[in-house]
Amino acid sequence: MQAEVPNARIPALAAFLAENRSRAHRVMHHLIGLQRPFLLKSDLHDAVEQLCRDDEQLAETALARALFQAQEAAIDASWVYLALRHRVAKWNYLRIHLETMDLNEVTVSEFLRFKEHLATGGHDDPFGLEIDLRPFYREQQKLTEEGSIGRGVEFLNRRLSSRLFDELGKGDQRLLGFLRMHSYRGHQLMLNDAIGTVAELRNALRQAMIPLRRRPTHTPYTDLASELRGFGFEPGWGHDAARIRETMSLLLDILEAPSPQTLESFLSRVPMIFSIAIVSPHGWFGQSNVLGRPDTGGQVVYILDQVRALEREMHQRLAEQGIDIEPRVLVLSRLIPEAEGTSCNERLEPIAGTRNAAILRVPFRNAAGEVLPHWVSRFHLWPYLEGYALDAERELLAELGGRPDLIIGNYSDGNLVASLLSQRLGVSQCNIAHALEKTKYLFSDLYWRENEERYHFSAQFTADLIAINTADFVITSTYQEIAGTDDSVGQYESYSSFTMPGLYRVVSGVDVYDPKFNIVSPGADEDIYFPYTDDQRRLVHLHAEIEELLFGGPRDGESRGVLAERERPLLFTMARLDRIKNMTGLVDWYGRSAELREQADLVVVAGHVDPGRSGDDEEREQIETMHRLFEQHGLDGQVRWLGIHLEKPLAGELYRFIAERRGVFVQPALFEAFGLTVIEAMSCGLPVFATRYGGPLEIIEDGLSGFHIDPNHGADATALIADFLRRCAEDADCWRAISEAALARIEERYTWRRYAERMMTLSRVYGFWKYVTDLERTETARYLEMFYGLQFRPLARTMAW
Ligand code: UDP
Ligand code: LCN
Repeated sequence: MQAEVPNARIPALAAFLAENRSRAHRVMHHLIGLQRPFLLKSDLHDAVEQLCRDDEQLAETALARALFQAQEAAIDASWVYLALRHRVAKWNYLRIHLETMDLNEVTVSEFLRFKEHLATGGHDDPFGLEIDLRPFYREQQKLTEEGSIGRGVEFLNRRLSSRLFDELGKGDQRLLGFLRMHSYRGHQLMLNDAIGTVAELRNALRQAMIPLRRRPTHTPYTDLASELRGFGFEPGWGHDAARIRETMSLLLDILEAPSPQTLESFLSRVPMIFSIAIVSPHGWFGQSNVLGRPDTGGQVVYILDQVRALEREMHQRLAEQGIDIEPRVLVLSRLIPEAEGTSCNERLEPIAGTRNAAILRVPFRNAAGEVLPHWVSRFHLWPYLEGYALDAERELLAELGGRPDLIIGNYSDGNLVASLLSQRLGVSQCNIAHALEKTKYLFSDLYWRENEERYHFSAQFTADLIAINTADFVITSTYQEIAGTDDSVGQYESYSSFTMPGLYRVVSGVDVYDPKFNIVSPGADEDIYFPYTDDQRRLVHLHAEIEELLFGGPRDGESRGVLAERERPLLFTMARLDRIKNMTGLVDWYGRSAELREQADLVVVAGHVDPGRSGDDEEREQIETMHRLFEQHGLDGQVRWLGIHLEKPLAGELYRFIAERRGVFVQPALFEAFGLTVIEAMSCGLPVFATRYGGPLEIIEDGLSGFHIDPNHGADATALIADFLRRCAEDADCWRAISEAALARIEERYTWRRYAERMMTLSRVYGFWKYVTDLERTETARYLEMFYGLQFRPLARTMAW
């Protein structure tokens, strides 16, 4: 995003450069000497620290401070361009001439053009396609404080209530229209035609309250229905006299003087959500035998838990409002005929632990219209999605007997399909990213061409931009997913400006100050991940199997390494065998750390041991690397690598089994969007050492409820773990303190109960917002449709399919 807020560092820097040319030259020549056109934050940081060793006062100068604030530098023979991020999501771009040390501020577009020129060697291209959504934001209300980012619904409630106040006063009928539009299968809810104006509504509410006050609290709605209907009220106000009174008083308060709290409480009761479609096409979406396969991890766990929690919440809310309707939740995923022993070839699969929820699978079709039989990686599915959306729409409507009331997209592919569906059906859309790939791979945008064949980021980032901007609201698991930290750029923030040379440059793609962003963190299934101390519930019958898994002999093609001793504490890690998960990194650090090897053994549950069993390029590479590390460090007696996919109850008991033996869980990812394994382990009371890049930074309070490790400094990580284990060996309280704090942290922040309550309230508030502001969105929708037609479609269609 372009500079809006003055950055006090810039005039100070200009003055410093003018007055200290030779000192500045020395610094700049050091940067040039690194001989790289692009320097990242960490490179700049290291460079300045090195310079400060010879020139101690340098650290106090405006130049050093600016370089510390820079996220990126782009350098050629004459210029250094810097991207400064002086506050969360507030950027300034400037350039310094290497001879004269003149400084000018440049626009984001100029900065991106300079990067394009450096990356491709091409000429500056002022007429290259620019994507700029800023003009569409002009009318919108935006947050101003970085501390408010991710709390969009609170902001919206405040805005909505004051707007309602103004507009109701001017005789606005929209609230009335909104209350009248609710119906279920032809049955009117909330209000009927007897009430035609706001004054009549107020009057009817007052009238209805008189007999309601006289009735005993628990008088059921059925006994009150005909009387209420006479006043103009249909079902939906409450299941008994007390609840109806409360709902009506809330509305009377709103008509009198709306406050954010009453508005939220009232809206959260309105029966608006009877069915939800959750879109998640990629990977293997099933209830067993899928986790740990390529592209199949936390998202599947998240959605299945989410479905259970949402269904329970929907059911409860409808029952409280006196509406006897079974809510429906459908997960739209992909039907894979070659199902490899999973249920992914079944069209409809009921979801365990729910009353009425199911997975609805719809196949992909190739260019000739034939059903695609095999699994496809999430990086190669772009050409299939449009046809999929149309087929899915048909099946969804047939299955639900009408439109869903909310569509939730998941990950880039699901969010794009959710955008297509919600536009066509006129339904509210919620996005959940799970992980945005852009920040995971270095220079994934700038050098997109080099990665195109393998990853197709061009289509993915285009899809992301479209989906983020069409969504009515976005749910994230953490703050940093949206807006990063003081030092790091948020995943969503990284879409605010970037360039894919030769394709298009984005000067304003996403604004993290948009009130559509809301942090609603997931939990871990409490029936599966409960504390190791909860003896009554422990799955003792699985212990023999776990002993065999951990300490047994070789398993045919499924394991490598046999632990020589049984008594030592265990380091445990479990993830898909993706490069980013850095399982091989952890094994390498462990292999190199004599002190850690002395303290504990390592158990790795990841991927396959036999590369012949893997159908994924990245996974095969990791398998080969893992074997090489076993050889290189002689790990066969100390590391147990299990190439199996654990079912959840077994995984849950395994965390507890390891906790009981005073072990720890390690999550060493190079980057982790959220990290469900982290909260699972913590929910079992197992202390966690997890990457400081991504979600775990926020989940864990370092040194209190677990520890942060830096995957770029493996030796420090192993020293930290070894030191912890040494202290725990001397003093058992040391381990217990972390374990207890981890449990407390989960209870406070990461539960599905809280999630479902928030999600249901958000969907109502944003639904209301959409209803009262719908007109303002047409321009954006049209712009995005053009972007879809002119960019996404050709990109997707030129892929092999
Ligand atoms: N998981 C599992 N068995 C395995 C591998 C993974 O049950 O063999 C589960 C793990 O417990 C967690 C999910 O898969 O629930 C992985 O989620 P996470 O957020 O850690 O990573 P993702 O795979 O989504 O990147
Ligand atoms: C996908 C990921 O990569 C993880 O970081 C998340 O925890 C998971 O989805 C659930 O949102």
